[in-house]
Amino acid sequence: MMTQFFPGLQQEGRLDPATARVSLYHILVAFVAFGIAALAGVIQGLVRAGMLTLPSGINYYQILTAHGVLMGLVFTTYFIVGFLLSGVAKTTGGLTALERKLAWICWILMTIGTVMGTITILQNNATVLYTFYAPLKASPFFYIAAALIVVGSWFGGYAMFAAYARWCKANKGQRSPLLAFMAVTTMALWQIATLGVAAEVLFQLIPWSLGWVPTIDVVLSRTLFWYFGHPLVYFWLMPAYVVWYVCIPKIIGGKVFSDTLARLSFILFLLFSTPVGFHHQLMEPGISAHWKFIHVILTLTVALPSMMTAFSMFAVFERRGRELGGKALFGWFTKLPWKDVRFVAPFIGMAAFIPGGAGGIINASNQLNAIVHNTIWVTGHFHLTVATTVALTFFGVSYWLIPQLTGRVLTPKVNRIGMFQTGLWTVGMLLMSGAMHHVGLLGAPRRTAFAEYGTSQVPLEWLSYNKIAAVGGYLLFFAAVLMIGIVINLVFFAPKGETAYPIAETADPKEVAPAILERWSIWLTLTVLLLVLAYGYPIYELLVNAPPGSPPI
Ligand code: HAS
Ligand code: CU
Repeated sequence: MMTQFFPGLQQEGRLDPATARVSLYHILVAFVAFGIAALAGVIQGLVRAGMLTLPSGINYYQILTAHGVLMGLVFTTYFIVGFLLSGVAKTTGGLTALERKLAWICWILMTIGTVMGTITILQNNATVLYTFYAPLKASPFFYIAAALIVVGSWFGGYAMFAAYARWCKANKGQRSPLLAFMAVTTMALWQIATLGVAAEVLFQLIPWSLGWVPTIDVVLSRTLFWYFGHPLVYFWLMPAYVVWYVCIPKIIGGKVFSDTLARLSFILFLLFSTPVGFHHQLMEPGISAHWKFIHVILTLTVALPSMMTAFSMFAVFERRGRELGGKALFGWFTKLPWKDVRFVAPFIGMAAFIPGGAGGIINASNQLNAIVHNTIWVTGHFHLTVATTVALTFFGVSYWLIPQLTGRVLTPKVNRIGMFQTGLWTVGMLLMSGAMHHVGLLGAPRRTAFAEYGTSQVPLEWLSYNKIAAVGGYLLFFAAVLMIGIVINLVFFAPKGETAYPIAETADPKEVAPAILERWSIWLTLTVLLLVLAYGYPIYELLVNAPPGSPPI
């Protein structure tokens, strides 16, 4: 039996095989979706740069929809549920049979939904992009598929809530394990956020696509979508933060900076992630400027917990670096484990979030949004945030989570391949996202295929940037293929052995987070109050002043 080659991680034993299996199955579907989505990604980059013509019968927007749905919705949701389930199980003493059953219901419903959704997209019956709001219309099967994925993921949340409640009952008066607390907050946010898209799908999109009603209220559909669409991005980000707060300190041999700060930042995410959706609708008529202003203020508030996270990660790194003998102002930086992919991949994710987050603040500022909205700058923004920050963190997790679940170990060789993969992904993203940001500022729209626009010189200027983006896309595709190879290695071929689940202790062993941070009644009530404040009146206004419905497109 091989033991892992990284020093500093104590052996903490495997999850029981039944729990490991349900978690692993989620991660596996995540990577299948990731592979198909990566192929769609490189194709659309090439088409946009005029370097590839699609065969008749396949269209650019169909490929774009496949990429967005499989990458943005399917890969992320499966990975998040699989990872958080394993973490909750690890910190609450394993899952009970009932909790595992809930997790399997999640997997089954989501998988039926994913297969159904993918087929409708491949048939060109759901070319509505990953944001799928009206007036673009899909086959009812696509909306039913989306509903199955959402409802399925709720069951994943129920499994975690049940495990958390069981732990709290058995350990009255104690603070819950940090990882479980964070997972529960993330899944609670997800329950609240998905209510918006569930309402849109059930009451608007399905009746409309079945032909029961002839027209649809587009502003309402977009509003309900973005009520969900913004917290969706925090549903991606928060699991990455779980890794940063709880796992990364252990991987580098350090400690959690502050348990209280970590919990507080997650409570702030719960409160402020949802009442901000209008920052996606700033350029839209039908919503008054006052309400947009309130959402912008709340958006700037939700940047706060990210700043807190940045602060505490720097502190973790500096403390550990100094412990290892780092001197002077920045000597600690060189002491970090720069050859360990489980640290380096998420670290680059963090670094990317500095410009990614700054871009977000730009987007959220009303006047600047007028410049960037609907340009490919926005696409650049989310390839930095979700496709770099979150994706690199999830890759970093895969290097230890998959072998922990399969009873194998990461070998130094696969670690080296992983480092190369990380580099390739980083360079690919720098080229692609950098070119997108730049050409977006020159006015290039997002969500358009290659277009010459007559004889105008302007698109020719854009074209060279689109070509740079396509080269980035090539690199990303190769990096994706490598990642899938690594996953296959870790599932089937890596040597048998024990891989630890990295969970760090708090720097101050006497620190006990204030009990109020776990008073869910307070936080959930405040969350609902904020939602009513931010959305109650504007939605009422949209309903009473409803414009004539739009025909489908
Ligand atoms: Fe965003 C559009 C505003 C964060 C994803 N965003 C999008 C879309 C996506 C997305 C997918 O206000 C497109 C949706 C569509 O298809 O139309 N975004 C923000 C703001 C933030 C933000 C204010 N976005 C994210 C995250 C995402 C994401 C996170 C995914 C995971 N976004 C917008 C707006 C739009 C938008 C507008 C609409 C644009 C339009 O007009 O259509 C904030 O949450 C950002 C706060 C973050 C920070 C950074 C903190 C830094 C950290 C790193 C520390 C680093 C360390 C490493 C420790 C303030 C935590 C040390 C490093 C060394 C180098 C030493
Ligand atoms: Cu947003």
